[in-house]
Parts: sequence; C-alpha cells; structure tokens
Amino acid sequence: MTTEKPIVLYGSPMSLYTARVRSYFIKRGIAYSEQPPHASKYFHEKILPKAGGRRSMPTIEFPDGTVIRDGVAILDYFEALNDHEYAPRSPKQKIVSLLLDVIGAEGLLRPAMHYRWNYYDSDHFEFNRLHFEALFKGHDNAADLANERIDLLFQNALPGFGVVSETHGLIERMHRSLLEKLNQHFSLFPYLLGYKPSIGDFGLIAPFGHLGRDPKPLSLMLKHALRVFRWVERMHRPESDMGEFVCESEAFLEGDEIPETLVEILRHFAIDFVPETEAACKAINEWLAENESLAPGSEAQRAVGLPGSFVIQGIELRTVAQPFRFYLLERVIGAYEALRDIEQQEVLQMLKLCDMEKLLNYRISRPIGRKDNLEVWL
Ligand SMILES: N[C@@H](CCC(=O)N[C@@H](CS)C(=O)NCC(=O)O)C(=O)O
Repeated sequence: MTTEKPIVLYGSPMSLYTARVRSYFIKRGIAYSEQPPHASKYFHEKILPKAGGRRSMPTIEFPDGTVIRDGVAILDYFEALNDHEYAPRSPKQKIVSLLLDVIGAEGLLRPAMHYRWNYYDSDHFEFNRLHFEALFKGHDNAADLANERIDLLFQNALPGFGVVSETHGLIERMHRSLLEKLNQHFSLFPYLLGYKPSIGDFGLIAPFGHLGRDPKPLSLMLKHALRVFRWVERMHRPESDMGEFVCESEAFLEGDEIPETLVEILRHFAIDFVPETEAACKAINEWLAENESLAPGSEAQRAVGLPGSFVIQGIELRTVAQPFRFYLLERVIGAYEALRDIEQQEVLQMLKLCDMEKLLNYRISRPIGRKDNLEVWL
C-alpha cells in the first residue's frame, strides 16, 4: 500500500474538460482525488494564484504544491514523462490522433451543450442542479450561486456555441449521425486507432463527459449506439476492457492504418469543424490586426473578436472565435510539417479523403504559448 498523497484533480463529474484528464489518469494508473474547484477557501487562496488567476476545470495540484491548469498541459506533462505512450508514431495515425484531440475537445461543444440544457425536464433539472450546487459546496447560498451560473450559461455559452432554436434540429441530426458512425467503428475496434487509446481518444472522451452521461444523450447512446456506450465505459477503466474483440497486442493498428470507419467519422466531423474553423480563423486574425499593440505575454482569452459566421445545410451559425482551437491545431500542422515529403503526401491524401485538407491552411497570425499556467500571445 502506498502512503503517498494522491494528486488533487480539481474538476467535476459533469465537466467536459475534466473527463479528458480523469480518463487519462485512470488509464495511466495515476492516483488522484477529485474535488470541486469553486468550493473551498483553500482553492481560492492557494491554487488560483498558481493557476494564473484563471479558474478552470481541470486544474491539478501535486502533493508538493505544484499546480498545472488546463487539461492539455496536464496530459503534455505526463506524456513527456512517459515517452509519449499514447501518441502514435506513424505519420497518418499521428496526425489523426492530434486532429481528433482538437475536434473532440473543441469541436463538439454544440451537441454537448444542447443536450445538457435543452432537455430541461424534471430529470435533467435535478441532474444539473445537483452537479452545479456541488461546485459551491460549503457556501451558505450554494443554490443561488448555482442558479447564477446556470443563468450565465443560458445567456452566453449556449448562443456563443451556436445553440439557438434555429439550430436545434441540425445539432440533433448531426449527433445521431455521429453516434451511428462511431458505433460502426467501435463495433470493429475498441479504440479510435486500434487496441489502445490514443491522445485522440482522450480528446474525444471530453464531450462525452456530457454526451456519455447526461440523461438524454445517455439514453440515445443506450438505444442507438451500444458500442459507443462501451467505448465510454472502456475509457474509464484501468484495464483495456476489450473482451469482445480478438486482440493479439494492446497496440495501435499496424501499417499506419486508418480504418474506413474512422475516415467516415472524420468526414462527418469535417461538415461543421472545417467551416467553423475557417470562420474563427478569419475573426481572430481580424481581431489580431486591430490589436497589434498587445504586449507579448498577454493572456489569450477564451474568445476574442466578433463571432464567426458559417452555413451548414442551409442554416447559418454564428459562434465565438476561440484562440485555443488554433493552439491545438498548430500541433497538427507542426507535426505535418515535420514529416518527410513522401509522408506528407500520404497524409495529405488521407486528409483529402476526409474533407479535412483545408485545416492545414487555417493559421492565426500570432502564435500562442504558455506562461504561468495561462495561454498567452507570444
Ligand atoms: N482548455 C481548458 C478548458 C477548461 C475549461 O474551460 N473548463 C470549463 C468547464 S468544463 C471551466 O472551468 N470553465 C470556467 C468555470 O467553470 O469556472 C482545458 O482543456 O482544460
């Protein structure tokens, strides 16, 4: 038995981004204890200043007091210690894994928010109330604080991510189609790239922090996509949990294979991820041009400039432009540029097949780095 104190994971059972780190910790066998971030005086006095003053879930604290804020930075830290165990080495799989990390964690906010907040019947209400009040555990007015945050979500987050009455039908059609495609894939393979989870799996599990456990989307998954339900379950188990598959070794698929079923998933993601990224890139670059005097090291806010506008199946969407998407997309582009010519050609061919090749061109005009646990303009 170990006596070492576990890492504290400040997060919530309902939080999208906490799901990525929780799943990673479970798979890596890293001991952690999960606690709500907003609740304690300790968090505000000791953790927040070390987290750049930005309160976001997940944030972790090591027993020696070191703090890392942001799920991506947390995975980066542990992956660097472990020879990047979950990063495929072969060209196409490497790019797809990084791409699914961006799409999963940044590109599925619309269905994640829609299903959480637009099925506000009594079951969902109780579900959301319970989780939001827990965030303010210990406060006398936890219920009021929870309600205030819920109101803010309705005012800002939902419309900001393009969840408005005109888009509900589109969001639901797209999600049902995604479940179908994921279900086909997870009928053949236990993880996205074969027989072990990749960074892409950890990115994609993030929105399933909502879509894999909130009452309405959970019921959809149980009814229409049992194999996806199993993948969500598998991603939360320390062992590989793939008894329904024949597997000789817990490894990524051989020969840099990207299975047909995964190409279909990527083609589905391209429908809104590509035009939304193009619109956000334009909006951020316009904002950067207007804010040239921004000092190096200034915090890159979650959203900047005007919302980007794009059209999907005849429906116009307007969504906030988030620099963080491009912080992650740069990793895809950087990994692509580091490949040999012949490998780049293979990857480009695959991206074309997935309708995703344009993503390599969407670069914001000022790079983003990290300083003192914040994303900053370099
Ligand atoms: N890029 C961050 C995003 C984290 C994030 O935005 N988390 C949300 C909740 S899932 C949050 O904490 N928002 C502020 C708050 O709830 O106070 C990550 O990957 O960790």
